[in-house]
Parts: sequence; structure tokens; C-alpha cells
Amino acid sequence: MHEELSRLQAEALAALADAADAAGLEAWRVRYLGRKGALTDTMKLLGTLPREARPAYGQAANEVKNALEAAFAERQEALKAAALQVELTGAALDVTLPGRLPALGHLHITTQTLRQFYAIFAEMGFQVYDAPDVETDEYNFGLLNMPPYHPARDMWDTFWVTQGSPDLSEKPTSARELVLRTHTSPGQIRVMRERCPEPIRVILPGKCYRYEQITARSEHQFYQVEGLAVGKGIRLTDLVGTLQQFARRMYGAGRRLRVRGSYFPFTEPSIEADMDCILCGGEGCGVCKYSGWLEIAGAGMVHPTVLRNGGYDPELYSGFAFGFGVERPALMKYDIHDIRYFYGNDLRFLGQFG
Ligand code: FA5
Repeated sequence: MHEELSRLQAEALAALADAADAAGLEAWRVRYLGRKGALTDTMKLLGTLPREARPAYGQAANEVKNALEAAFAERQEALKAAALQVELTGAALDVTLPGRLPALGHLHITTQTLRQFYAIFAEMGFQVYDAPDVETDEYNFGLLNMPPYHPARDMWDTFWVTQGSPDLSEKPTSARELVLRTHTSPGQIRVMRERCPEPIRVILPGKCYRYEQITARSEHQFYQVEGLAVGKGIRLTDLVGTLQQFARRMYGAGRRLRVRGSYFPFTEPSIEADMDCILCGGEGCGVCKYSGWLEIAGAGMVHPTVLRNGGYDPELYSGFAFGFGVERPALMKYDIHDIRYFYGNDLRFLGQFG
């Protein structure tokens, strides 16, 4: 019987010498040492032996098992060492190959443009003031000199918000009705009420919403940057100078500015500011509709009623305000032909502004 074990051991060791890689080694282990392997089979014979012969057979089988396990471990080590040797002496790893560069993200063109506004107005002493996107009818219109019947409300088609906060219930109707702000001008009242009677020099950037047809020039969500200066002795020339300085810092030193009379209920007098066309330099082209001028902002001197609504006495204080779009100036600056690209999420467009 022990001969059986010796034969098995000899056969297994010979087969082990032939196992040349990890797969071969594993196949060998399963065949000889596995739960259903050859050694287990020989253990089954134990039961057929006379009782007195069993201990010696068991011991011999154990010795074979130990010997095979030791040989297996040794062979495994030898194969590993051989594989390492092949790797070390084989073709060298080329560490000079260039790495694969990860794609870089960058700020959205709107954010970049907003930051240009912040930087330029910061140089002129304007702080950034944050006002809410959801406004009451009162702030968006009423306190800006547009009571409910006022026809100027038609200039700003509005998204109404149907669920107001419960804590507004004590307020008059116009303070209860909520809108997505149609412009950043309601922030003027908020900052005046907060700062009065201090002098003010702020810009109020943010998103505005209008129930409008979407076209190549108009979105129903877009950004504006409002500006407000309030103090003693502030004049229209301060406003024009500020806008002129902005145009030159944003679009280049030689830029010319022209102002035209306009109308906004919250400024008096009101103006529109135009800049000579950056594409044709004033010669006339498709972008400026052959006028040579591009409109850049609505503006004016803060209306006495608005100053009063903000807490300032218009006999003592005066101020100017202006409102820029953000996407439209970027359209001009980069000669982009359609505002819809801004929020279309097309990386072929956005990637050009990295
Ligand atoms: C206003 O919204 C005034 N609140 C601006 C103002 C502020 C005047 C302070 C006086 C004093 P207006 O509706 O023209 O004005 O909008 C201002 C700018 O917002 C426009 O010049 C334009 O650049 C931008 N804008 C308006 N509507 C859209 C739109 N649908 N899509 C993209 N940009 C728009």
C-alpha cells in the first residue's frame, strides 16, 4: 500500500517539474492536492485497511502531502524568480514617453465675462452686492416707480411665481406677489435701504428672467450687471465718465462712447450708451446694422422717487444707475452670432473660451 503512495509522490514531483507557469502550477495543485485530487483519493483507501495498518498508512500519506506542499511552494517561488528575471533582462520600459494629458476644465464664458466686469468696476471703487433672483412685485416694479397700472411694465414680460412664502401674508398685495426678477434694478432699493444714509458705489450682478421669445439675440434667462452710485453732488457726467472708462477697459483704449436720450421709469434723465462698433470701428457692418454704433447699457440719474423709496432725501442726495447685459457684450467682444450657444452646453462652442 505504501508503494502506492510512493508512486504517487514520484509521479506528482515529476509533473511539478513540468509546470512552467502560474496556470500550470494551479492545474497541478488541483490535480494532486485539491479536495478531489489524487492524494484525497489515496486517503479514501484508509477505510479498507485492517485497523492496525491504518496509523502507519495515515502517517505515510501525511508525509507525502507535506512533501508535495513543500515542493509546490518551492516551485512557485522558482517560477516567480524566473519571471522577474525575464522582466529585468527583457526590453527596457521607456520612461521618456510623454504622459497623457488630462483634459482641462475652465470657466464658462459668461462667468469669465462677469469677472471682467467685477475687475473693471473694482478698479473704479465699486463693490459687488448680491440681491435675490425671486423678487416681490413691489421691488421689481412698484418701488422703481412703476405702480401696477404703469404702462412701462409692458417692457418686461414676467414669470410669476405662484407659491409665495406664508410670512408675506400680512403685506399688501404687491408685496405678496412674487416674480422672477426681470432686471437687476430691484437690488438698487435693497442696497439703498441697507446702506442709507451712507454713500453707495456698488454693482449688482445676477440672472434675470423674461417671458420672451428666444432668438439669436434674446434668451429668457440672461445676466445683467447693474451699477448704482448714490451720494452728494453726483452728476450725469460722472455716469458718462464711468461708462466710458468701462468701455475702454473692456474693449480697448480707443473706444468712443455716445449717449442718447431714453426712458426708464426709475431714472431721470435716462440715457442709452452706445460704443463705436468693435468689429468695423464705426464704419458700419452687419453686427452694428450699418450704424457704426453698438448699444452697451441703459442708464440714467436715479429718479427722486426711487431715491426716496431707498431712504435718501433727493434734495440732498443724487445718484446714477446703469444696467448692462452680460451675454450681449460677450457676443460683441468675441463676434458670436447667436446667444443660444451660451446655454446650449455644446463643448465645441464652450471649449473655444478656455
Ligand atoms: C433694463 O433692464 C434696465 N433695468 C437697465 C437700467 C438699469 C436702466 C439702471 C437704467 C438704470 P433693458 O431692458 O434694456 O434695461 O435691459 C438691459 C440689458 O439687458 C440690455 O441692454 C441687454 O444687454 C440685456 N438684455 C435684455 N433683455 C435680454 C434678453 N432677452 N436676452 C439677453 N440679454 C438681454
